[in-house]
Amino acid sequence: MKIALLADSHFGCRNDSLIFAKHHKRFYEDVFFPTIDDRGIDTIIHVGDVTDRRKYINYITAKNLEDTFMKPVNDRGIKLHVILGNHDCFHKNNNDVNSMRQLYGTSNYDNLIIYENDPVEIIFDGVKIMLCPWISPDNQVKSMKAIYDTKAQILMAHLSIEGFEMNRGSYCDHGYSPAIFDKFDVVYSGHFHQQSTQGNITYLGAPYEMNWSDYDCKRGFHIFDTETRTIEFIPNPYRIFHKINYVDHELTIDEINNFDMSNMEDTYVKIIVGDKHNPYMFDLFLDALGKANCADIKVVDDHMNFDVIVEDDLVDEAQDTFTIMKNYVNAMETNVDKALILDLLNDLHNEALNL
Ligand SMILES: [Mn+2]
Repeated sequence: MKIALLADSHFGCRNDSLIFAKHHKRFYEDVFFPTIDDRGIDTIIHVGDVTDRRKYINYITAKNLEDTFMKPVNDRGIKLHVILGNHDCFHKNNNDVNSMRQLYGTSNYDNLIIYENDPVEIIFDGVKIMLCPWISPDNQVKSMKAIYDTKAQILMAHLSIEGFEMNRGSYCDHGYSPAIFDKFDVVYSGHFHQQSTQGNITYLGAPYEMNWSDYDCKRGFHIFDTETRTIEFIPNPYRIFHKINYVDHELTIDEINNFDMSNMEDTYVKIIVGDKHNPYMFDLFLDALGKANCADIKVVDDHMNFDVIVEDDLVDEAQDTFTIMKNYVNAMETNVDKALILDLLNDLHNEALNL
């Protein structure tokens, strides 16, 4: 039996951005459901963070969640198992008020099962899997006992585990020790959006890019095979962030006129100008890009004609925020332990991203 594993869908992300909602839709319509139909998959496990905002849902986002995901699942008669993630829960100390129960707890979607608090053992095709929702202070003791007691060899959960990469280059310095989960053959978790594996633990990663630190990271979903107990990665080819390295003496006017802009619509574009001697050509390029209906175009116009400035002093806007901060701290002259400063910045940055 094959089961689709989906993690961190974050409906409503980026302040209920309609551009991001469109980007989500492309994934579900062109990648997720066609693959599921192709493979004849009738079971999905969502490992948490279905919705983005903890406190409320915007009506358009609620409609998008319904139209883009819940209804297509229900129309196909697919069994959907959802374990809550931290973003689905209103309170920080318990999971009792959550988006899934408020939106779908009384729905007539017979094939939907929401796991809100205690870990549960489910047998899929003879394979026992423990499903563990977000562990908050109120369900921690019970959850840990269930994890300790279970004979299941597979755990699917929404966990914060120490030492794993949260976003590219940013590692979790708190959370559970990975040793707690040693007993399992494999652990598949949501929560951190970056895909990664250490030992028996795999973070499945988000299906799409949501902020610049996701740029060029692997995005998509997985299919779990109960027979081999392995996962197959199905990549999402759609990107919402693009970087273009512009070096004009490497381009001809013909090349600019024929530059492939077809995948730029409704995406965020950074043009990194490495070399620009011909302003006319650059204008041509910007005009062409202007017609591509990008969501946003940012020109990062550095590293040229700056002979008098030390390169280290320049903020490389082509990078994501955390990398810029990290480079800044590393370039600082200070007696304070830089690791401490980086830890603090890391925490603040993650809090700002509301991870
Ligand atoms: Mn998440």
